[in-house]
Amino acid sequence: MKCRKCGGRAVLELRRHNTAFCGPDYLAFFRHHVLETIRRWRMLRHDEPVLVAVSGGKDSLALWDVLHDAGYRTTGLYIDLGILEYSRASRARCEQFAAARGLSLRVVRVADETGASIPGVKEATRRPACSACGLSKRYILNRAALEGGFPVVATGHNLDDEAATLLGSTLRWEESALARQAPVLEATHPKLARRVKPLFRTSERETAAYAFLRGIDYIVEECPFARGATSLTHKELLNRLEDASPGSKAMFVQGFLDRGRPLFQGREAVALVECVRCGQATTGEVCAFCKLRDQVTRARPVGGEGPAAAEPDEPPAARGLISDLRAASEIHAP
Ligand code: Q46
Ligand code: ZN
Repeated sequence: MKCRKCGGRAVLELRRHNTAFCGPDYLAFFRHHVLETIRRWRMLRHDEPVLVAVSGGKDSLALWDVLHDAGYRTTGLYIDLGILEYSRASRARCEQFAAARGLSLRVVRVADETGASIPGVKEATRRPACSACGLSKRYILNRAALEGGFPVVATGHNLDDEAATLLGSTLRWEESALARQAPVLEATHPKLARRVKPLFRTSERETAAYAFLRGIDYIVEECPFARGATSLTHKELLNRLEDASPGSKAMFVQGFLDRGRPLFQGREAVALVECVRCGQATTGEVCAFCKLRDQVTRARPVGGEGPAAAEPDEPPAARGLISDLRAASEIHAP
């Protein structure tokens, strides 16, 4: 297999692009693909600072790497969920990444914001961990952007994430979720930062290959709460489709953005106001995050330590590990 660019030995084949690249040409291809996405969707400007949400995984660190190399003024934000060893290891990856490049990394602990770590919030509220976690991450990310003077936040959602979310929302015909699914969410209120997903056109396998070839040390294990998540089933289904017909995921997502989303968009106009408690944008009087915090406070015994940080039932899922190793093993040493 030869590199389509230089004719040297290819290390990676990209079936959906009907091409193959050597290491250096793949890195250049990936960067170009991401920067072209940013340009075409008008995601970022070079004169504005961008807050990059990093989890320690391959996608967010690859994104930070590309943005920093391209000269964007980046600062990382790591949200410490307090999920035992997973959080300790993922935070360490982010800190190492930032230190090696002289980049600034901010850390916000969910426990400081809500009174408990994510396992504790789950226990106190009887709410699924991922629902409390998603709400907390969105809130903290937006507030950190506003407080830090960042007009825009970038997240590492990739094509596989977007296709799986779209499939889930379509199966349930969740009109509001379909209206909100976009690579750029403009700030529709002074208390909201713009949100962009520069990797939405690159697959998980492609970002894994980029991170591997760049020598980025990222956390391979998935969050223990991801185990059994429906979104993983959707990803598996989509992978089977992609195997049979390369390009299916991209077609699904791009087709939706071109022809599906406009049908849902107009129906979602909601009036946003400021939360009477914290001042962040919300649709009601008190925002969902403040309500969550109240629930945690109520569950905490007076003078107590708060809900125990329960261990997840299952050991960390190996699924991410397997898929990443498969991607890495597809990269042939030159
Ligand atoms: S939502 Fe759920 Fe993730 Fe939060 S609790 Fe873990 S799996 S980290 S993207
Ligand atoms: Zn609030």
